[in-house]
Amino acid sequence: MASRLVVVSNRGPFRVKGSGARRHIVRAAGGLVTALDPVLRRRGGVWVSARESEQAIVVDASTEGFELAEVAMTRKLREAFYGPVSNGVLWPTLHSMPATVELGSAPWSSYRDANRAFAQASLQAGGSDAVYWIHDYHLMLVPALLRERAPHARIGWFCHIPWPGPDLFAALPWRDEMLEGLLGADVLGFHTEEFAQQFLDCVARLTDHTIEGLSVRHGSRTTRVVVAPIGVPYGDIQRLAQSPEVLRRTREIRRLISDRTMILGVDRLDYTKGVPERLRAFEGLLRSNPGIRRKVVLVQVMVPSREAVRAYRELKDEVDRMVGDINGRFAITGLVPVHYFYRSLSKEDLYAHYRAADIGLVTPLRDGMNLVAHEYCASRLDDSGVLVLSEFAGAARHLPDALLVNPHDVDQTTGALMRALRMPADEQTERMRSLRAVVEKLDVHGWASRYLEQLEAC
Ligand code: ADQ
Repeated sequence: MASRLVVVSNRGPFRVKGSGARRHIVRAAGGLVTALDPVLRRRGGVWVSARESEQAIVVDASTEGFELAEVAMTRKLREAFYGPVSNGVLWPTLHSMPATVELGSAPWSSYRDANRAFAQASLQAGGSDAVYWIHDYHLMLVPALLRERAPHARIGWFCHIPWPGPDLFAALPWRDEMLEGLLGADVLGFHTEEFAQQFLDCVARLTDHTIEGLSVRHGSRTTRVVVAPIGVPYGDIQRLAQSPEVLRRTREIRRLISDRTMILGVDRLDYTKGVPERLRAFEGLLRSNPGIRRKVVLVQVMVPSREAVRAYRELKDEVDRMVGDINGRFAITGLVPVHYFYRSLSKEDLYAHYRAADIGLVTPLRDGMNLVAHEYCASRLDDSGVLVLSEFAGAARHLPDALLVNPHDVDQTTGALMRALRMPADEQTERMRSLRAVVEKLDVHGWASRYLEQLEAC
């Protein structure tokens, strides 16, 4: 009999909104949940994640296809581990953007305590011979904590975000504990060869362990490092993108946009996503090409995220100001250049936007993979459209037929937009066909199967 699959991540697939009589459960947004949800629905198992409200979330396993187990922590512990450590230090450091990091005041003991709580809840859910699949930078100590209590379990960890080079990583005061925590796993997964290699470089520089190819030998155990680029549920997207609701909404958006070329940005609010740089590039396009002002529109959709964190509130203020400024300067009665939504969209509405957009503009400053780039290509059923993509997204390693840009070089992005606007239909088709073939190959179910096969073989 196959062992029980236990997926462990900080955030689970649901969020609680409102309270009292208004309390209701909604699906969470974000890359990790978008990726894992269809996998667990298909395979079954249990999803362990932090409890975010007083009352537990209860789901019907027979309709969802998987069980839910929540990790109860005090609010104080949850906030300290999530805010100042995971988001304040680890997120920017692993994205090689350490400028905002305040190492000195980070309460590391809260990270340790929270990881212990996750390990404990995971063991309760899975027992000693489950297949444990732990996700992301919040839970780097969990593999070793599980290994202590379940020496024969199969334990995997996956890094959804980039892994930095040793110079940056070595600055973390808890670097040794983090590496030893991860090496409790049998398999460690990364989106790209670059991230996998940088992890191995950190192990080589900071430990005495032996590295053989992509494996780390430590004591009597070996941890394998695998490159496993994540994808999207390609088949589901094909069906959704031609559903009556998406087609109706796509026509509606196209009618509102009229004959203008629609450029689309879709992001979680985050400083790694390069939204201000993108707005500057679009502004450059309008400024230097007056003839184009009546012909293009940028639709920027941003899903609220980490609103309690100051840096994120400041970023939102900056984006609000920039959008106001561009619209103030370039709007003509009836024609507004930037349509900006600060909210989460339903799946149907999101895919209608992908289908309506002539150009997908995905320009993170640094990103593990970036599923928006995949989703845009997957939904271009007629092989039309141009993807402009940052070379610093993991996705760029796999999608060379996008127009690749350095998002810090605003003029270059403006130039790529100009090129996209002028691209002949046959070149669009040729590029989009090849992009779609890659996105299909990297389908999320294939990703999960390939990863879990390696883990189960341990
Ligand atoms: P994220 O940083 O969350 O994920 P990304 O991969 O782009 O980034 O995924 C975002 C997801 O949220 C997409 O599925 C998108 O459709 C959805 N989304 C964004 N805006 C939305 C909106 N307004 N309404 C509804 N849905 C919206 C992390 C890493 C990434 C990595 C993933 C998966 O940072 O690099 O690709 O995990 O490993």
